[in-house]
Amino acid sequence: MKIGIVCYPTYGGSGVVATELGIALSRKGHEIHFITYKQPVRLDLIGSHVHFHEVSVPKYPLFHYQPYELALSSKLVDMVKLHKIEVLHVHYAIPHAYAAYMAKQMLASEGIDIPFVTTLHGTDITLVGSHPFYKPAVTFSINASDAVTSVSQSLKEDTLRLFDISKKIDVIPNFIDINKYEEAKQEECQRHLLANASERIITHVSNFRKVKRVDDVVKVFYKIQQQLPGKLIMVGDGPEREATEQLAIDLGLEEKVIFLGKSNEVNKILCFSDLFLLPSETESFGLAALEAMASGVPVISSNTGGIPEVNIEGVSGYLANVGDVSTMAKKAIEILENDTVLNEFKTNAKKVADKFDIDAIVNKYEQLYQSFKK
Ligand code: GMT
Repeated sequence: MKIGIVCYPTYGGSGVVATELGIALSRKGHEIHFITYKQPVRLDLIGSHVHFHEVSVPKYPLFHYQPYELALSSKLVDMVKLHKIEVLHVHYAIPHAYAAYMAKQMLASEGIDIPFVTTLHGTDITLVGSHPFYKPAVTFSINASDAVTSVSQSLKEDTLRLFDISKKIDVIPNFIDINKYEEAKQEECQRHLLANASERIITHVSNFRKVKRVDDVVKVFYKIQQQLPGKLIMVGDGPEREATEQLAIDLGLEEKVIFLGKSNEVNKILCFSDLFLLPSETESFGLAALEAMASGVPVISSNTGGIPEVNIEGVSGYLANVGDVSTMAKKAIEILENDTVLNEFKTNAKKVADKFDIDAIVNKYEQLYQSFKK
């Protein structure tokens, strides 16, 4: 099929999921058209089945805000007509579902019927979408979608609780390409570059927004390193980075906390990690935790949103209430202080992650698109 994918191209789970999905679908012979304002970070345009179409919003002095959804919906109309796209799949409701609805209406006026699937990812529902400024438009565009999916059961429940939804929501969980993580394991892990043999390596990956509670990551590590030698590797960048670096300095951890910034080689860092921390305030799924588990890294996380559907208590790691850094540190030490226990958690984390392998999940999306075929 010819499938148009709309997503945020920057660092962030929804863009990663959309990109990996598009690549996987192209490998199965589908023709994929990414339509967004920048080339998605994980997209390398090799192979004739993947295309990227940039949405540009020309500046005009009258505009205080550039009308991105207008430009996007116009681009969708043009691309559907030019490439005979058969279905649009938009990731993150705001403003993508709204733009897809507008495109659908414009195309309908020309006798072209284009179904669109909206995948809800998280803050498009929990933090941003339910704000009164957006809520009517988000509710409308979810209900106007031809199909709606959410990345976890918890997010589905949040959507039904926060919005007046008449549409059926299918849960299709996020996924990972297990093979990619196995390849990274087989390459030589560069552990010695960051820590010595006696130290445990603890990792956090995020976009350093408030919702990720990166200060809690440092606070948990502070307690861990009082009991065990270790290093904390902080991967990513965002608004909270500076304050978090300062916190590490204030706690006397500047030699033990390494801020690596954004990286496209997260799997190479995970390959030598012993533990992953994800203490988020809210998290519809927690793709970063799943990526860690796929590398055989156990996870200490908060028990919020969809995380308990991914990180299984006492199996792939432990969960604690948001902000409970003492319990998180205690559980982390329980895993890290004993080699046998650590190895058991590593094996089990990998086993849990295997259940989210890409093949099974991509089939579900494929079936959804096929259901629109006349
Ligand atoms: O909502 C965000 O933080 C942005 C979004 C994204 O684009 O990265 O993240 C959400 O979608 C991811 C992919 O489905 C999920 O793994 C994240 O848990 C989710 N983030 C939150 O719910 C905070």
